[in-house]
This record gives sequence, C-alpha cells and structure tokens, in this order.
Amino acid sequence: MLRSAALSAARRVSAQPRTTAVLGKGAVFQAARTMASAASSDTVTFEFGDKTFEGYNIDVPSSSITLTKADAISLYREMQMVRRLEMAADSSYKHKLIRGFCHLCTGQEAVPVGIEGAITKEDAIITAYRCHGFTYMRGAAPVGILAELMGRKDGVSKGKGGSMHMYAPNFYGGNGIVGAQVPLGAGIAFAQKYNNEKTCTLALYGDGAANQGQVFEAYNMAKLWDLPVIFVCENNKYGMGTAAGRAAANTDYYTRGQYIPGIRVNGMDVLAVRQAVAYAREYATSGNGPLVLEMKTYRYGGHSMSDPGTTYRTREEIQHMRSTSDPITGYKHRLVDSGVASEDELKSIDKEAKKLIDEALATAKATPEPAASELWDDVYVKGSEVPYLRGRVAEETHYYNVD
Ligand SMILES: Cc1ncc(C[n+]2csc(CCOP(=O)(O)OP(=O)(O)O)c2C)c(N)n1
Ligand SMILES: [Mg+2]
Repeated sequence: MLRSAALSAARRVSAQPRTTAVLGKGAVFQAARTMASAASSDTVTFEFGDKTFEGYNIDVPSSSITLTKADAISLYREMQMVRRLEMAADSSYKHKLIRGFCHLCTGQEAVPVGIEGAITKEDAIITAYRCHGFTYMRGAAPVGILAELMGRKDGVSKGKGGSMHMYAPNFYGGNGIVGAQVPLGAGIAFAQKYNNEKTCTLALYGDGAANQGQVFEAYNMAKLWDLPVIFVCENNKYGMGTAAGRAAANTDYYTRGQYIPGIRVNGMDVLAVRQAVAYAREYATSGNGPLVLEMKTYRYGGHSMSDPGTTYRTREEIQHMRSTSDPITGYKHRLVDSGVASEDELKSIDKEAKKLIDEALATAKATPEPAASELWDDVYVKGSEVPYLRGRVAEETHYYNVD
C-alpha cells in the first residue's frame, strides 16, 4: 500500500514553479523559486557539493538533480523502512528468534534505496550477504524478509535461506562467499547483452572483497566484451575487523578497474547514489561497457550480529559518523529546509514505518517453520536432481526420485 501509493504519486507530472535547494557540506540549503515556465511545484531540484563525486577517466554526473517531491519523500520513507527492518532483525536476533549469520546494513541505507530509485525492475542486482535492504527494495515484503530470518515457511526463501540467501525478482541474492557474486553479476550482464536487452546489472561487493582476484577477472571479461555491468563497491571502511587501508594497497576503489572508468560517490547521500547510478545505467546500457562506482559509506553495527564492532574502531568514530553523516537524518534536514516536507510529515512517516515493521514482525513470528520433509526441495531444479544428498549423518541421506 505504502509503496504503491508512493510510486503512483511519483509518476505524477505537472507544470508549476519548482523549489531549488542547495546541498553542500553540512547540509546547507537555499530555497529559491525558479522560472515558472520550466518548472513544476511537484518537483524539487537539489544541488550537490563539490566533493559528492570524483571521477576516474570519466566526467562526473551533473551537480544537480530534479525529482518529484513525491519521489523525494519516497526515498526518505524507504530508508526509514530499511532502518526499521534492520532494527527489528537486531532485536529478534537478541531474543534468539534469529539464529546463525546475520549481517545488518544499518548506516548504509542510502545505497539500496538510491540504487532502486535509478534503475528499472528489469535491471538486475546481485550482492553479498548484507542483503536485507536490497531484498526489500527489489520488492520483497518485510514480513517475507523477517520470516526468512527466523527460518519460517513464509520467508522469501521458504525459511531455508536465512539472512544471506534472499531473492526477489531480478535480485540474485544474497551470496555468502566473499566476492563470488561479482563474476556472477558479469554473467548476468552477459545474458542481458546476448539477449539484446536494454538493461544492466549492478554487482555489489565490499571494500574487503575488492581485493579478490576474481573481481579483476570479472573486470577483464566485462571490459573485453563491453558488458552492461556496473561494479558497485560499498566501501564501509572495514572488511570484518580489518580497516580498508590494512588490506588494500590502493583504497581508491573507483580507480581499481584500471581500464574501466569509475566514480566515487558519497554513499551516505541517497540523492548522490541515485544520481550516480542513473548516470552509470545510461552509460552501461548505451553500449559503453562497465563502470565502477565506489559508494563511500559506513556500517554502524558490527560486521555481523556476533561482532560488537568496537574492538577495531573507536566508539567515538561510530558516534561521529552517526552524528555527522547519517543518511536519514541528513536527508530529513534537506527535505525540511527545502520545503518538500515538514518535520511533522516526516515524523508521521517514521511512525508509519515503525508500525508497518512491527506488524510484519508479529506476522512473521506467528508463521510456522517449514516441514522437515521440505528440506530437500529447491536444492535442484525438479528433474535434474542428483541420486542422493548426504545429511549430517548417514541415516539422514536423502534419496531423490525414490517412490
Ligand atoms: C571466500 C570467503 N572468504 C572469507 C569469508 C569470510 N568473510 C565474510 S565477510 C568477510 C569480509 C568482507 O568484507 P567486505 O567485502 O568489506 O564487506 P562488508 O562485510 O564490509 O560489507 C570475510 C572475510 C567468506 N565468507 N568467503
Ligand atoms: Mg567492508
């Protein structure tokens, strides 16, 4: 309901005067009226500061973005939904409703939300294990994500995938093997090109994964064949407990495609992410081949739920990032200062997001676990099964195609 209303509102077009807001360091705003002829009261234009984009062998995207006010508000709403979803996952984990691996994206919300605002549902996304926000933005309902985390039957992967293995239409997961999703993403882009589709694939990976050999093999093939793939490095400054500078000889991830152009983006600014991805999409789908985007971002929590996240970085660093760079708070100020929404309107969006997630959590908790007999389903496509699969012990071996 919430999402479809926002989407239909975002499609509205009109021809009234528009508002211009300047986004600079420290969220400096100037609201001004511009010429009525070229503008619409339903749209708002934001200017980016000098440091928002840095290019490597390519011009940076335009320093201003115009979007409908409904669209601008929907970006806020979606970031708030992703944050609430992760907060629900965090508390459910602490209450032992979720077991095993669980990696949260709190602090990094602008990346999945900004990306989705710039692509179409026909474009593809593949990422690593920090995937809840992407799963939601690709169209999965919060209840499906929370039920999946709890191993329930109504989960997006029928309760058998968990935190790292979630999927949605044109969302290829949720992958637990660091870096392995990058060549898979190039492969999806190969299929898009082969089928003459005017679509692209976003292959996301972390600053830690960026040092893997397979990433460079994927770069090579992607450039050689000019595949429509956008390599997106989410640089959140750490790979587990290792600071980027201790693992990488070159931490300018946007330059590491060598023969592939790149852009560094302020990944804490949802509008910057959206602008850069729209630009990259146009580039990749026009036959120019791949591009590397480095999203500079930050995770507030530990690497996963089992990492307090405070042994390899200081509490002051986390606090500093929260108070100066939070993607939701920063964007909230922009919306208010530019007159797109009032504090009260945004507060009611916050409340609604909390309510929707609370309801989803309650529904997810009430759903049953899958039947044990379903454990062996969905491992192979029906008809292509191997004769048997081993369980933990010999008695658990499952034989397919036995009546
Ligand atoms: C091939 C492989 N090696 C090691 C691991 C263990 N591991 C999981 S996440 C991770 C760090 C990755 O960091 P980064 O790419 O920066 O992503 P982030 O967690 O920061 O999003 C490691 C080493 C793994 N899952 N797969
Ligand atoms: Mg990282």
